[in-house]
Amino acid sequence: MKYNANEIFKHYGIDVEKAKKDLANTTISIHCWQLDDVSGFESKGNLTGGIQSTGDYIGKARNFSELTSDLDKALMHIPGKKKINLHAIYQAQDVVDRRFITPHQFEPWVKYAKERALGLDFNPTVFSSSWLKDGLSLSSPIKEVRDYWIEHCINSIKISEYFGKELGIKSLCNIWIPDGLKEVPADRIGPRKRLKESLDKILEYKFDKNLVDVSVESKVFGIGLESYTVGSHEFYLNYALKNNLLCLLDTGHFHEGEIVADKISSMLLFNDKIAFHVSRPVRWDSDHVIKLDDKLQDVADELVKCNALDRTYLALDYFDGSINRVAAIIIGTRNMQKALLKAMLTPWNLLKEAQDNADHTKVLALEEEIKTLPWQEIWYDFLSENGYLSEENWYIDVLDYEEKVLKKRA
Ligand code: RNT
Ligand code: ZN
Repeated sequence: MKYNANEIFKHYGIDVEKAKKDLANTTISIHCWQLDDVSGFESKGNLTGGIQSTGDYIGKARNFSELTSDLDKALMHIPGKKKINLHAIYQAQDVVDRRFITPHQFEPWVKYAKERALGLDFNPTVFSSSWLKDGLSLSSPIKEVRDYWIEHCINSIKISEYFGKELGIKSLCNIWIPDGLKEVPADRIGPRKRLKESLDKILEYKFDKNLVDVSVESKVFGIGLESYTVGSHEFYLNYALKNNLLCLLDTGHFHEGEIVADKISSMLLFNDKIAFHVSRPVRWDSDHVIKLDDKLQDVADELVKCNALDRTYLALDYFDGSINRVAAIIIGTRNMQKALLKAMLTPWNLLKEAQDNADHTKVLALEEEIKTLPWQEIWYDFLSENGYLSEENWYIDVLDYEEKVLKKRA
């Protein structure tokens, strides 16, 4: 007997129309920094802070107009609700020292976002700067250095507030700092104490909680900073909980073998909201383009089955300079959406029931059965109903853009 995909899902008690609607309403924050290898628009220096983008594929965006043109090409092929995630190094006019950034430098971004009904998120850029002294910023023993970055972070929160106000979409301001040491430290608590005090100073600025949420992002290690990271997971988990901030989980920032998806349920029980940087580490925090792999599916499954999408900021964070950067954005974002759709088309109730009945054979059987349900057909319906090109066709359009636009950037 032949069934169509909708009937098959109906048989499992899944409302396909609702799943498509839920997917269309899930906001993904797309990181602008994939388009230029995290270079930004300040006069160029090296990418520092223990992160690296490798590869020199043609056509890297060099300014606001090139970057937004590339972004438009990517957005053309990404369904659903979108935000753009910016960094302080993407000042779009009258560039100033990062310490002094104001909404003015980001007005063109607001105009861009308004015209396209996008939200905007923000990140202070605490790397690629001569103000990092001996690899340290907010945890530096030098007061002048800490003060510089405190001011930068406060001004960053103000820019997020401005985004929230102008666009009517709450903005996330995410703080990540690279502070760490190459060798095992003589003093572990000292830098952490200074980081705590710096964050307290930043929070003396009482931001408008209707316009902005602030998150803190932990990490295990960076290149050249292998032995100690001041802003570890334990540090930020505690700091965020105590200070009503969001704890942001970057899926590349945990030990290999650590299951990031497993953290979600615990976090949800103690926090109103959580935040994500979805990335793909290969042997280290390498920020590969996210694939539709088991780890991604695990994260999407947890968020859906915990009914947590409206409490989650979902941003992507990867940067690969070795392939077409526009394609990298489309591939990664669509993969996030496919994982979410697949999760939304899964009969969690049946699985939970079987688990609670200790019917573990049924859980296993069902899980394996579900893997081959025709969710791809629903994905194609979703694309065509919303006017987006199918998987094999967007790529042709991006290749055309590469020929006509990217290759001309010599
Ligand atoms: C670095 C963090 C951080 C950066 C971006 C550019 O390891 O993941 O989020 O990737 O802010
Ligand atoms: Zn990140």
